[in-house]
Amino acid sequence: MSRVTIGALLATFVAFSAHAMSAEIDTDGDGKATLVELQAAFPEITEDLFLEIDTNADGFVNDEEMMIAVETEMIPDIETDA
Ligand SMILES: [Ca+2]
Ligand SMILES: [Ca+2]
Repeated sequence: MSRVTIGALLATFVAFSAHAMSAEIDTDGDGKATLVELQAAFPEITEDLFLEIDTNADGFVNDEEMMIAVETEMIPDIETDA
């Protein structure tokens, strides 16, 4: 395997892991998920659960909050489940 190939693989990995937010969820592409966007992907998510995920209470779930939610299994792991 050449250095170029390894570099490309690493770049792909870094890009992948830097974006917890899935385009499947963030349908309007603003980088944040609203309750409506989350419910479209996961109908079982309630408003109460959304408030738990939205730890800074700004009304949106960002990349960091999404990662924490996946790690704590508040929502399914969208990346490995796809
Ligand atoms: Ca959005
Ligand atoms: Ca938030």
